[in-house]
Amino acid sequence: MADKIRGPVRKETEQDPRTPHYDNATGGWGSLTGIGRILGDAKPSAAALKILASQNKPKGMMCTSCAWAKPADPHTFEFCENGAKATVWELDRARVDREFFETHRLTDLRGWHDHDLEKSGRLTEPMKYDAGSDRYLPVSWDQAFAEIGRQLNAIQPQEAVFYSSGHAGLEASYLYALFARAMGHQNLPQSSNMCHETTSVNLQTFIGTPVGTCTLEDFEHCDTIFFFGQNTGSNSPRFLHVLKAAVERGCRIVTFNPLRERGLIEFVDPQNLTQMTVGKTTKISERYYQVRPGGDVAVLAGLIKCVLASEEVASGTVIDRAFIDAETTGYEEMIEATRAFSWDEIERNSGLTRAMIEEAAEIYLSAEKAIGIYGMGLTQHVNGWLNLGMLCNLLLMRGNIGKQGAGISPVRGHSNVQGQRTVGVGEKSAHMPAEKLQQMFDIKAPTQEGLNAVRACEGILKGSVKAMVCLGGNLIRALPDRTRMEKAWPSLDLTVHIATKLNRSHLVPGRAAFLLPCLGRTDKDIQATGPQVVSMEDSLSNIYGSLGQADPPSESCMSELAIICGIAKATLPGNPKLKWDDWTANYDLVRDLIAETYPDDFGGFNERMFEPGGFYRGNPARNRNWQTESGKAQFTTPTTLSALGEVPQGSSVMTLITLRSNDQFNTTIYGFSDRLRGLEGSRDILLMNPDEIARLGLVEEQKVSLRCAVEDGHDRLVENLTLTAYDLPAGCVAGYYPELNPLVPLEYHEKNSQTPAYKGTPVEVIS
Ligand SMILES: Nc1nc2c(c(=O)[nH]1)N[C@H]1C(S)=C(S)[C@@H](COP(=O)(O)OP(=O)(O)OC[C@H]3O[C@@H](n4cnc5c(=O)[nH]c(N)nc54)[C@H](O)[C@@H]3O)O[C@H]1N2
Ligand SMILES: Nc1nc2c(c(=O)[nH]1)N[C@H]1C(S)=C(S)[C@@H](COP(=O)(O)OP(=O)(O)OC[C@H]3O[C@@H](n4cnc5c(=O)[nH]c(N)nc54)[C@H](O)[C@@H]3O)O[C@H]1N2
Ligand SMILES: [Mo]
Repeated sequence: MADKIRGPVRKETEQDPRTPHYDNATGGWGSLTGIGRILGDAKPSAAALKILASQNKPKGMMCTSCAWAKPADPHTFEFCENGAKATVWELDRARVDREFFETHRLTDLRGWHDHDLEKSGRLTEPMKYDAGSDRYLPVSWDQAFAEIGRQLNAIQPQEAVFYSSGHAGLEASYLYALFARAMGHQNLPQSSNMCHETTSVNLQTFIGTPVGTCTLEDFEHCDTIFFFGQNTGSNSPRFLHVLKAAVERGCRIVTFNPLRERGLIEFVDPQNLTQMTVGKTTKISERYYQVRPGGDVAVLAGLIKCVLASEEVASGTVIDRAFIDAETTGYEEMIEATRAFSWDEIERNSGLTRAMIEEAAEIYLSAEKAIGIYGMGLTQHVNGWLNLGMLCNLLLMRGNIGKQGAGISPVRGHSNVQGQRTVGVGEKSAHMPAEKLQQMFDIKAPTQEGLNAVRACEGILKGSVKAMVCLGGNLIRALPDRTRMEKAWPSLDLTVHIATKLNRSHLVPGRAAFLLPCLGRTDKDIQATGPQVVSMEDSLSNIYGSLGQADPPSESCMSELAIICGIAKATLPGNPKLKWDDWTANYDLVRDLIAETYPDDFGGFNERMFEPGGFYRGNPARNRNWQTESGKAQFTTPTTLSALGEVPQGSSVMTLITLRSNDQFNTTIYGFSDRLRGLEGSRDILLMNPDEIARLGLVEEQKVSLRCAVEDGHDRLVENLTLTAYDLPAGCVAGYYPELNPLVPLEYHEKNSQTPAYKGTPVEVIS
């Protein structure tokens, strides 16, 4: 259908003369063609278009792709290219059933590309690995639950780890977190540990909340938006509509990113037929600065110096002194340390000139209300804490947190990644209060802090972790240090994967290994009391119900919630207060438990499931209620000007950025077209500035290898990458996640949260 649509070919705009090869802006015809390609490719059922029509609307299905907010007054098509891809990918008619596994041994499947594994279709029945034949063989649900329960009881609770990728709804996630604690551990790592954990840990320290402070309404009032390291066009495209509307009413957007990412440059509105037919674009960023990876600390230091200089000239008019005095601590130390950095150092670390930073500062200073947005470009660095600290500093100086039209807004990844943490998925006791566990379930909560993703990996390498249960995700591909992790994985006593589609992690079984097929969010979830709704929380803390509409891929698929209850019941000793069967029969009961456990966030949960725009669970920092140690917002004193860790010296050492294309969702590779960057056909590429290619004596299109430059006794190498000239700052290279994950050392992570430094790994290029 959409395949037949062809858009007008336009000339490159004046604004973006350098971004290569691609003739259409973000959104617009290009994205409809992308959907068409996917619709053709993944053999969707007839339900696909119906589901898409209700996607992200009240009583519809909430997108399984990103976590961007769903507005109260949705567009006709309240989905983007990537949301449609995610839906259609899940509605796949192909099946990975017992015949598939009879045909393919795991050894053979390990030779397949990630794309081909998932494209083989939906998983249909529970399977257990048989080492003798090297195949997955069918097993009944009862037998699977009983054997998993036996295995979990054969180890100490602290030796089990329950991972979740941020897909599963609040109901299943709450019960998963409850199950872990009832068993006696809180080893509950989550995908956010590789993602926005930098946010959860550090924002809590700085402003007393683990999440962002903005609502959709703030974007209607802000005068400027400062964007750091978030690629809206690929990763949260519906947000582009909000940005476009902001620009159209005069909001000024300033972006810092080593790559010139198309969506932040210009946008064609796929909802607006006039724009589409005449090919008109909206310029998104008024200024776009190609900062060096890790250089944002220096940029922010420069901006803060400009604010201080301006205050000196017009004393009492630039900084918000009343706010600083009443609401914050640490201001004097912060400005003293920032003043001490020279412009020379700032220019060197940021890769930008003083004049550029002054130009950006002028925009910041012209605005009464400013929002700071960020993504993985700030969080996935060793000094990610300082990136966030400096951004908070800049905002706090002018009172830009806790007022309408202002705030700090991390853009989250998985559709329910933030919500899972809200309902107890996390390694700390604070995630699920002990007194509630005692009072509601007669459970004595574990006191020992649990393992996050990096700590769980260390446990696997040491042998202190013996069982991995994975509620979705693809850790073998998503984790750092793949070679080391993949080698250690088979020594686990038990691996359990609850999944919709086959991926690489399922092909690395522990001594006992189960692959359990679950319903996806698009599927109807019918239990004893009828159809069930699941719920999720978006990046801006709104909570929505989601109703699946498609027939499940097979009668043997179970819901995530039912699988968790099945395993829990088979594992835990009887406790009349743990009503796993009742909860499976009626998810309303689980929402009542969530509301009882977290009354401030979830009061009246069941009645509020379908409020247009979701229901907002509030944020204390938004009201200048700072739940920090001091009771005030905390300025951060900079100790260095770079977000990078210790970098080995040498002119051949480059900083590696790992990137996502718009044709993937994390480790799910839909295809090989990174259309918005004009890169087609292969993901085994290495991007480098043409001048750097010449400086290192290399030539375009040649094959190169990359070696990690951290010397710790482990050799980390990825071979056979095609060197591709690309507009990048000097001193860095870029390539794709997950292909380049073997290069990132497990130990190379953000200081306070252990978020892997996927955007700042030192490497050397070998020809
Ligand atoms: N289509 C699609 N959508 C997705 C995903 C997906 O894989 N595909 N993944 C989802 C998930 S889980 C997440 S967490 C989000 C991720 O969404 P983002 O936060 O956008 O993450 P990335 O695409 O990894 O990187 C973001 C940007 O950071 C820039 N960058 C790299 N290093 C630096 C730096 O040092 N400074 C600055 N300023 N910028 C830097 C990169 O050039 C890139 O444009 O997207 C979610 N949405
Ligand atoms: N080098 C590098 N590595 C990175 C990153 C990076 O930027 N660079 N980003 C990191 C980030 S931000 C993240 S969030 C992680 C992502 O890490 P994960 O969340 O672990 O990985 P995903 O690729 O999202 O997981 C995909 C799998 O989830 C399963 N799945 C899909 N839908 C469902 C569902 O509804 N239910 C269940 N149970 N299973 C489902 C399917 O089997 C699919 O194969 O990767 C991290 N790794
Ligand atoms: Mo993420």
